[in-house]
Amino acid sequence: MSSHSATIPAQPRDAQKGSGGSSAVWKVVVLLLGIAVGVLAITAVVAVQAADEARDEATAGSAAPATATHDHSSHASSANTSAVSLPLQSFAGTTAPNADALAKAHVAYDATLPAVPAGDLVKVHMTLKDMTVEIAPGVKYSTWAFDGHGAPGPILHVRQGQTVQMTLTNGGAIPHSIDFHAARIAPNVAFKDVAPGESFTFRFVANDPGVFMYHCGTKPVLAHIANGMYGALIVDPSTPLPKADHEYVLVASEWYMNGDGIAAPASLDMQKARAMMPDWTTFNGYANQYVTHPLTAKPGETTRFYVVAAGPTLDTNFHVVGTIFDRAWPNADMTHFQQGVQTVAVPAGGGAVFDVKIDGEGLYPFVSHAFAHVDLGQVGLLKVGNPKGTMSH
Ligand SMILES: [Cu+2]
Repeated sequence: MSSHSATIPAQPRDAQKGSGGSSAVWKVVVLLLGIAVGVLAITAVVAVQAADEARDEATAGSAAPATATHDHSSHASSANTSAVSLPLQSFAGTTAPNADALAKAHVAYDATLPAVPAGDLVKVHMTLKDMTVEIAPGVKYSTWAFDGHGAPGPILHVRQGQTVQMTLTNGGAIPHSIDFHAARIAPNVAFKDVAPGESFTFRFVANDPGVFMYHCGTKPVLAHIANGMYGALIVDPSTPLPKADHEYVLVASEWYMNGDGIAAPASLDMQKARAMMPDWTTFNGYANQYVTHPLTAKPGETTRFYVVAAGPTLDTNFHVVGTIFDRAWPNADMTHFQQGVQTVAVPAGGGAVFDVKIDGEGLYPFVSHAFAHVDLGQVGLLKVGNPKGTMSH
């Protein structure tokens, strides 16, 4: 641009000196040339700006996949991208080569319903921790974990009328919170964000019996739940349910990954979370763990399942293969139950209770009967007695 400005105006001066013609004509020529120079200069500036923008876009485009794949220090990095661009890459079913050995070595999440603590006041203290957990054989994921246990967080069990005193200590890198579905309380007060390094305590009375989800309620909630911030709180009714011989808690959830999690831990792929395209779906945070390590009962015993669908988005259609629910409390409404039903939907953010009394020895799969969930790992076995052989589920 500067070279144009310097040379073009020089031509009229030379011409003017050599010709001795009408100065008015040359003034017009000079004026027109001046305008031409201005137009050229503006065109050049626009062209340079356009080139800069194109380069910036190209740089951002090439950097985005690298960030999504390799930057595990910033878990929410993709959460700020609102658009979903298809196709999305699935890592469904991709496990480490020694998957069978790893699955056997995995210590299954203890699904046993813990006892109700004594007294009127139940104190719960969870210290949130950013940690890597295994969600399928050899598949690692960087979670935000309530109480440093991975996902789900601790199973809590209280009796109707007890007061829960919850203390959340944030040992993570960003603000978090805890939202109890069992509480009737102002969420802006009780479920507020807790800054890293800080603690917050609130109380509520568990007046409503049920099977309740708890979860982090910090925005974007989709990202916080998808990163493992959920758990179950069971509130026993003051009039107890019929006696059961075994009580198991299953928290169903799905995982959305930005890599296969084998060479390096995966983090959340927010686009896949928005598109509801999970890589894995699980009971208690690990794909197929109760297939390798079945839950157990003896013939003739009643087994009770407390099921929470944590999502973050997908429902769980609970079904036990080879039997029928003797009792089902949909939505965990403990005032009445259904009898002889086959499959009951547990909505994301909801819970339910199921009783099965199985007389015959065998391996009875419990599943979400939306069978894509089974394919992605949301299946386990109830082993009744000591059956011989295995089965294909
Ligand atoms: Cu959170």
